[in-house]
Amino acid sequence: MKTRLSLFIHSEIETKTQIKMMKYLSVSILTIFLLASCSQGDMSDADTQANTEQEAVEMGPEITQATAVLSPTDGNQAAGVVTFTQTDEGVRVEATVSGLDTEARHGFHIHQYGDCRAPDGTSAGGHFNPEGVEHGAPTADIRHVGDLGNLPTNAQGTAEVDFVDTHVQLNGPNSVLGRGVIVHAGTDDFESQPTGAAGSRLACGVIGVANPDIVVE
Ligand SMILES: [Cu+2]
Repeated sequence: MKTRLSLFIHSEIETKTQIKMMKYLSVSILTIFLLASCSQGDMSDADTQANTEQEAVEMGPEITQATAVLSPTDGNQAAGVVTFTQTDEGVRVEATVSGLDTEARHGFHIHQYGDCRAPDGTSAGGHFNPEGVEHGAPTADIRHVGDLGNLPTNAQGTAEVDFVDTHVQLNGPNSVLGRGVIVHAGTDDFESQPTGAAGSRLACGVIGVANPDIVVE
C-alpha cells in the first residue's frame, strides 16, 4: 500500500512538471512568433517617425548658437566675447576682443580643450584638429578646424571680426562645443607647424551652448 501511494504521488508530481514545461514552451513559441512577425512587416510612417524622434533623443537637440567669453591669462588684459551662429553657408563667427596690441594681428584659434585652468592658457592644448591635418590659413582647404586666422586690431587695441567659416561646426564630430578659444600674443604666419608660431596665449575661453534669450549688442 505504501509503495502504491508513493508511486501515485510520484506520478502526480511528474504530471505537474510536464504541464509547467508545456506552458513554458507555448509561451516561448508565442513570443518567438510575435517577435518574428514584428520584424517582418514593412516600417510604417509612424515607425519611421518614432525612429527619427528616437535618434533626435539619442543625439540631443541640434545646437544653433554657441558662445565663449574670453578672459585674460595671467599678466594680460585681453578680454572679449565670441559667438558662433549656424547659418545656411556655415558657422558665422563674431568676435570682439579688447586689451590687445594696437594696429596688430593676433593669432585666433579654437583649441582642443575647453580648459583655461592653467594661468598661461596652455591647458587648452593644441589647435582643435579632429581631422589630423596640417595647420593653415582660415581660407586654406587643408587646415585645422580651429584655424580661424588672426584678429586685426585698431588704434585702441580692439579687434572686431565677423565672418562665416565652413570648417567650424556646432554639431557632429567636428563640433567645437566644449573646446577652447585662444587669442595669441603674436601673429599666425599660416605656415609654421603646427601652431603658426603665434606665440604665447593672451586670453582663453570655453565654447558653450548660447542662451537664445540673451541678446548682446
Ligand atoms: Cu592658438
